[in-house]
Amino acid sequence: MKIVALAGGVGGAKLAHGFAQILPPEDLTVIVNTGDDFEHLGLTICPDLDTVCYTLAGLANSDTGWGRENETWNTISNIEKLGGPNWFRLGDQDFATHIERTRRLKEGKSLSQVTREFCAAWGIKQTVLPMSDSSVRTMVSTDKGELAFQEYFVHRHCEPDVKGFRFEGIEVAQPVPGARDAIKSAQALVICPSNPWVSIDPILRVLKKIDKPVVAVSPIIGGKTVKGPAAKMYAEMGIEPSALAVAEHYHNLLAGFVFDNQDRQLSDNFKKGKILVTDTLMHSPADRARLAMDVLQFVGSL
Ligand code: FO1
Repeated sequence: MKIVALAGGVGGAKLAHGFAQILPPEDLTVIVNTGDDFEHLGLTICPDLDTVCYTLAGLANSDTGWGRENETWNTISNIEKLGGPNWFRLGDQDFATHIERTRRLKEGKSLSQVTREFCAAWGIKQTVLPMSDSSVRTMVSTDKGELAFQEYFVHRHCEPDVKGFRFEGIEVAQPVPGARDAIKSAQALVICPSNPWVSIDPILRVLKKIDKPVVAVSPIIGGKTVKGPAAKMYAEMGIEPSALAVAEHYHNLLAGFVFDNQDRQLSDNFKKGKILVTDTLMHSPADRARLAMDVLQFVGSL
């Protein structure tokens, strides 16, 4: 069964890895958010793309979910000693990715082409596509003014109150070559348990119309996010954070929605599509594969 998964960072990468464990590689395409990308220390950093690739390649840091396993921090420590910016923790192995990506982009290659080359080098057989080859930059409107995404997320630890979002460059951004064909040949799109506001909305805005059944997995369980600020963002924008709020977020799009067992009661109030209630927490690679299998069976039943 061919699937297109839409993913942000850590949560998205985990479910994508679940699908990768159970589907033939040619049946999985992952379209990844690039709204979190930014220029830092003269380099193009693509955090979600790297998180998905490192996870699929078995190179991801298992504690943080982002960055590399067995990382060393000599470069950033020495940048810090020189008085340079150290708030965005880039490890030595990770630096190599950003340096080499930036060099290839400067040679005139597209982000999707560089990603394809990196995937081949890392032995990733699935297709990983950035959502767009042109720059989209998520800007967070807060009580402390408008902040670039990583400034809000990492530098300010998501502390400012969120009022809304703006995706700079989204109007002209087009899906990368291969994205529409992957969707055309897929049985369904799966929205991974990523942040609806800043990870999935930008991808949906770039893809525009989707003519396939869409299934979403809630990133909010029992009113809380497993990782990241999605629940905090809902609350600050006056919406009670819940799996139901996420389902409402994707309202017209959904053929089905996946609730966690903890939210079984809430699922009774979801009337806009089919429902799967299952264990959505992914503590281990086996959990990821189990959830992916549940979602595939659900897609098959639509
Ligand atoms: N997240 C942090 O909270 N602190 C960091 O210092 C940090 C560094 C970092 C370096 C490379 C990378 O690919 C990701 C990194 N992240 C860091 C995670 C990342 O900024 C966010 O998780 C995503 O943008 C949100 O999906």
